[in-house]
Amino acid sequence: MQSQLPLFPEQASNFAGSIDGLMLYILLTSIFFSALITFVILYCFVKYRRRSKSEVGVAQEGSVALETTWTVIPFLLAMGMFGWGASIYVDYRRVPQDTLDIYVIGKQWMWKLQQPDGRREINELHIPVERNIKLIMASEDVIHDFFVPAFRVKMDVVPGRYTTLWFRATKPGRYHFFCSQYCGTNHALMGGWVTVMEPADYAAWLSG
Ligand SMILES: [Cu+2]
Repeated sequence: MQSQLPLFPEQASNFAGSIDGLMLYILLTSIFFSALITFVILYCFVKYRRRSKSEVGVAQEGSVALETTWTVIPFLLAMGMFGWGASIYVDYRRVPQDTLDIYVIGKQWMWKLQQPDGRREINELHIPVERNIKLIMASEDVIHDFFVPAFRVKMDVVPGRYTTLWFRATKPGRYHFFCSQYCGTNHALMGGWVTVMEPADYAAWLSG
């Protein structure tokens, strides 16, 4: 389920492509400007070094064109990050109407998951592929967090209130999920597997 060089987990939900794209855009922009600024600093160190004891600095007048360029370009790049991120976030937080609703309870240190028909599982979740899934989650004790790296979704699971999370799995397979809010001694063991199945297999599993 993992690529040879696991920099990124597998992409297996509707959110994975756009989140990875945004991540890559932010990463490449940051690398480009870090390298550029470092290079310019080193270049200016050498080029404008003091060559003799008597050398006097020359007053700089500034440049409107230069100021405008290095204000407008970073502004547009940063607004691109904001706009792209906001549009993904709105999609991520606005749950569609036609979801299959799964109830999730987190407790020290296990996950209890319940299908719409009442069928229950522990640390295992079976869902059909290409179907909008909504998790309705709560905690019995401390704060936990439901995280499926391959789906690029995570949400805190909190005592005393419900939180929700939606996604659409796009590839059948088995995907690891984790508790990603430190919750005590066995936090590291608090996880399980999401099994994404073809609709017919899911129906057979439900009735089996
Ligand atoms: Cu936990």
